[in-house]
Amino acid sequence: MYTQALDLSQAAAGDASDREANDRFEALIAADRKIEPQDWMPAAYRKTLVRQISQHAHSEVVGMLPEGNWVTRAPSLRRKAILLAKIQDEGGHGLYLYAAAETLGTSRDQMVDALLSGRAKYSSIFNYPTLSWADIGAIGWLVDGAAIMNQVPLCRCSYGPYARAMIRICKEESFHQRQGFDLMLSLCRGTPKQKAMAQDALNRWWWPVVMMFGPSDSASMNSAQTMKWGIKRISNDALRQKFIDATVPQIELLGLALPDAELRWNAERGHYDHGPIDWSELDRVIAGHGPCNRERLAARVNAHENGAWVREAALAHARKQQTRTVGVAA
Ligand code: BYC
Repeated sequence: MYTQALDLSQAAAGDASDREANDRFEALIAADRKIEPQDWMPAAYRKTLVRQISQHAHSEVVGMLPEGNWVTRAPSLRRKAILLAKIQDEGGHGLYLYAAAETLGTSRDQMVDALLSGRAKYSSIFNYPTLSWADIGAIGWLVDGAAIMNQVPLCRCSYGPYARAMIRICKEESFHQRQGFDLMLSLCRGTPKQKAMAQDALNRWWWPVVMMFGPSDSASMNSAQTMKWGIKRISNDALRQKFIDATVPQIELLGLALPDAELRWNAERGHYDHGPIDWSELDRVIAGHGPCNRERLAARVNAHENGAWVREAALAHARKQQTRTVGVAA
């Protein structure tokens, strides 16, 4: 899965004028077959995959921060163990995804540098604060719930390494969603104060989660092309609607009030209608001006700088091992 292990010279040599290679690529896409790292692919396909997979990896890693904020304050040993396991899973997802992006010929260092310098995007949702313990339930239930909705179709993505990474990630996300719902259920069955805390978390997270699916289809710059290439299978708006339709009955089961006064079943459409989305908020957060953008990036820069000695030690160890192997071979 690593860049060094790949011979990309042939792939790099191909360009749009390489008709035969392009025809083979188009035929694979039309037949719904996978594109693998050694296959020829158009430069734009490679570029958009690096963009999406690296953004996805960064989201998983930055996504550890809002939840990490509550590890020392989890209310029981059981909840703490669950939260720790979930956060570790997110770190693992980041690693599988960086590895998948590396198969496209970009290095981990380049991707991390893009994140730390603020050039790369990560999901808007992680720029909101976790103010109460109920937020940990809301993240698992709603954020991971939205992530599953978005990511299950990515298991059928045309690029093999991304599709395969998503299969394992989705299995883990489904445990994350269930533990979040379970946490919310405990709060909703608890004292009035606990239920109020759950309602407050739902009210604050609802709209940011609805926006997490990205801009509306009419404003989505990348969707048409990525859907043509079989990277994205379902549009932003269609996924958003699926998420709302699946989540409203869960809100009702929890006995919480709907967080949008205009949410109501439309029998004619067979879907829930919802109130208007404040797209200017999504634009602001994506542009780096959300409630926690600065804090999140600073935390990642800090972690990277404090981890320099680990990277140096690992490299020194690898060099020592290599010298020993060479010595034995001689
Ligand atoms: N936040 O043309 P569009 C998780 C950007 S982590 C920020 O529709 P596309 C978890 C978009 O990148 C889950 N930026 O783009 C972890 C584009 O800008 P660029 C994260 C956003 O790519 C820990 C521009 O807006 N999931 O589950 O077709 C704890 C126009 O958008 C956002 C993924 O990353 C946003 N919300 O569609 C708990 C899934 N939305 O790149 C949970 C993989 C849009 O042209 N990614 N933008 O400069 C995708 O499915 C797609 O990339 C998106 C956007 C649906 C996010």
